[in-house]
Order: sequence, then structure tokens, then C-alpha cells
Amino acid sequence: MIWNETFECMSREEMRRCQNARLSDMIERVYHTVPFYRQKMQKLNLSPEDIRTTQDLVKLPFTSKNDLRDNYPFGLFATPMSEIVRVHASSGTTGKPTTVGYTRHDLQIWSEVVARCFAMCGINRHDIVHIAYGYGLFTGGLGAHYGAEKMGCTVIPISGGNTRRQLQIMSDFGATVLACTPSYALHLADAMSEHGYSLKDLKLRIGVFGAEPWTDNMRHEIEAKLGIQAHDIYGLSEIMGPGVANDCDFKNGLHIHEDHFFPEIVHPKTGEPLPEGSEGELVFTTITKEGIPLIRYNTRDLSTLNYEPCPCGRTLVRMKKITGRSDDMLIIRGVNLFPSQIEHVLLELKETSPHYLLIVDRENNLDTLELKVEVDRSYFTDRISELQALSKRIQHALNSNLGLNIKVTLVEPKTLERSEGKAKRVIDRRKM
Ligand code: DLL
Repeated sequence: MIWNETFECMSREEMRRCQNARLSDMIERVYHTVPFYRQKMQKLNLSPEDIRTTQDLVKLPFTSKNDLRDNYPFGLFATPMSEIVRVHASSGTTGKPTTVGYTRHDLQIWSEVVARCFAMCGINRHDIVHIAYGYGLFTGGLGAHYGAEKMGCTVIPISGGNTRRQLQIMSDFGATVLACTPSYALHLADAMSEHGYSLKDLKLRIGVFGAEPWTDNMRHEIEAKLGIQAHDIYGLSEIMGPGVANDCDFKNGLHIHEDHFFPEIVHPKTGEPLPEGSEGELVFTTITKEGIPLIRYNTRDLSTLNYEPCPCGRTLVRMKKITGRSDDMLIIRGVNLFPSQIEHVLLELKETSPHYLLIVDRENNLDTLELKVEVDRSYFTDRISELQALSKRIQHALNSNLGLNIKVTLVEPKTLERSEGKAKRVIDRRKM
């Protein structure tokens, strides 16, 4: 089933026309409502008339996560707060999250694009959709929820955590679709036998997995263990949330809803737009969003664009499964984490020095984190109880700031390896 044939199967020519018209409207709007963009354009001697087609976009600079941080919390919103009906947030590079706001119209578009994604996966209104993405400031839970409801599915808004209960509800309610991170899907699959479930207790047929990088090997493993078709859903809070792109039955790239999110691939070092087929940073311009329209937002995700027609019938451009990031952002159990956020927390604590090493691993398909941190010389002691209390305090500070449980191991001053160049702060041992 194709959810919206008009937009998903347009000719290239029609799509360009649609994108150009929407882009001009958006530029006109933000020029008059968002001082940040107006000033940028004025500095470059550009007026809205200079940006009429998607090809003109190169005249404008990129927008980054830092720009959102510098305008925290609502400085980039393009409508009065009375028009904003929802706010979400995701990790920033330091203490402040990046915040996004949605008008009612934005929420309608978000539901539409998620419904399109679900249709690409083969989901229909008879499905019972178990949503184990987190609900809250994270966009995963509510984003998937509204899309599934729009489609008319029966939604189980279970949110994340509590594996035993997830299995029980999935089995008792007869869920046919599972939506969660791919690593959690594998964890659920592996935990089945321990909790007394087998595949015959579940009616699952489709999985909608995203929010973190995963490989086709993981896809095959999940499909075999859960007896389902596993699909990849991509998105990010800044652009909308889940639903920016999704793969169809052919699983050969994710169709981008380019009538709402105009994609470019640029060179990670020079920022130059790259020709079709080259790998680079994925950049999006939102051409219909009202709450917080973003111009040339650099996601730092690495991918490739493919404009070849797809056998599924959709003409929407496809992005290759994300192959990595051009910055140091980690995704831990679906939560985005920048090492600089850890540093930020450590700097607030006088007992520690900012010399640390973060070790990321995966146990039973769940990410684990260990932080080795040097105790400041003036606080170093041989008393085990004092050290234990200190590591608890650090763990608590990390948890309340980052929302992640991190095992803290204190080490003596000057024991972590110093590097002459860029400090090595992270060892990622996860195999995907
Ligand atoms: O993770 C939105 C989302 C929720 C997508 C549920 C899919 C499903 P953020 O927390 O802002 O938003 O994180 C966005 O996560 O820039 C990518 O680095 C990564 N990411 C999201 N989906 C995928 C995916 C949500 N399918 C960041 N494959 C993005 C690889 C993904 N990475």
C-alpha cells in the first residue's frame, strides 16, 4: 500500500516544482519571523527573492546543533508560542538540550509522514502496534504513536523498559508490529526464553526499528529471531522526529519524504554539495515546517542519495542506511550522547579531573557504559568508603544530567593515558 500516491510517486519534474514553491514560501516566512536567519541573510546581502529554487540553497550557510543551543530554548521558533502545541528536545553537545516546537499543522504533517513510513513497512489499520520507543521529550514514542493512530492501527503505548512486561503485553494483546530501537528488539528476542515465551506466543509480523545505527546483519538476525520483516525508520528531532525516511519492501535505501524535507549530501570537510552517489553528510531543509523551520541543517549523519526509480513504485529519493557520523555523537540505548556532555558534568564536580575514558560495550544486546575518571590529587584518599561515596555521587550527577546509567570507576591521578594529539575519550567495543 502506498499511503499518499500523489506525493510519493510524483515525477522528478513535479517534485522539483513542489519543492521550489514550498521552499520560497518558507524562506519568505522565516526571513520575517526569525531574526537569526534574517541576520544571516542580510550579512550575505541576500533577500528572500534570491532563494527561489532548491539550487539557490547553496547560497545559504548550514545550520547546526550549536545554533539551536545558542538560541536555547525557543529562539529559532518562527511562530508565537500561542501557535506551538508541543515541544520535544534531544541532547545538545553540553548541558543544554536542543529544543523543537510543533504547531498543530506540524503535528499533522508528522503523523502523515510516519503513516507513510508504516505503509512502506506493510502495516495497515488491522495491525496492533506495540510502541516501545520512549515517550516524553524524546520524539520516538509520540512520533510513532500519532502516525500509527493516523493509519487507524490499534496502538499500545507501552514506552521503554521492563522487558518481562513488554513480552507479556505483546503476547497477551497480540501485537503484530513492534516499534523500538533495533538493539532493544534483539534484547527482547533473546530474553523470550528466559521469561517463558517462544515465537508461537507472539503474533508479530513487522518491526519498525530506528533511532540508532544498525547493520543489515543485525536486520537478518532480528528477522530470524522474531520471525518478522524488519524495517529501518530514520529521523531526528531537529527535522521532525521519526518519519523523515523509511525503507520499503525492497530494503534498498530509505525513501525520504522530500516534499517536506529537502535533502543534500555535502563534503564533511569542505561543505561542498556532492554529486548523486557520493557519501557525505546529510543536510536537510524543512520546506513545510512552521514551528521551527530549519535551513540546511547539517545532521552529521553519513549517507548517500540515490534518485534511481525504486521497484516499489515510489519516486521519492532514497538515502542509504546511515553508515556513521562525522562527529563524536554516540547513541546509547537510543539516547544521544556527546562526550563533551560528560566533560561538562565532570567539570562541575571539584573532586574529579576532566581526564576520563568512556568505555561503551553491548551486553545481551543492551549498551553498557563505564566511565573511568581520575580523582583530583587534592581529593585522593585510600579510604574505600570515601571513594565509593564519591563514585556514587558522580554516577548520580551523570544520571540526572544525561539520563543514562553509567558505571563509574575512579582511578588515581595521572593514570589515564595522555595523548599528544586529540585525546582519546571513547572506546566503543560494540559489534553490530
Ligand atoms: O532518534 C528520532 C527517531 C526516533 C528516529 C525513533 C527513528 C525512530 P534524535 O534523538 O534527535 O531523534 O536522534 C537523531 O539518531 O541524527 C541519527 O544519528 C540517529 N538515527 C535516527 N534514526 C536512525 C536510523 C531520533 N534509522 C539521530 N539509523 C540521528 C541510524 C539513526 N541512525
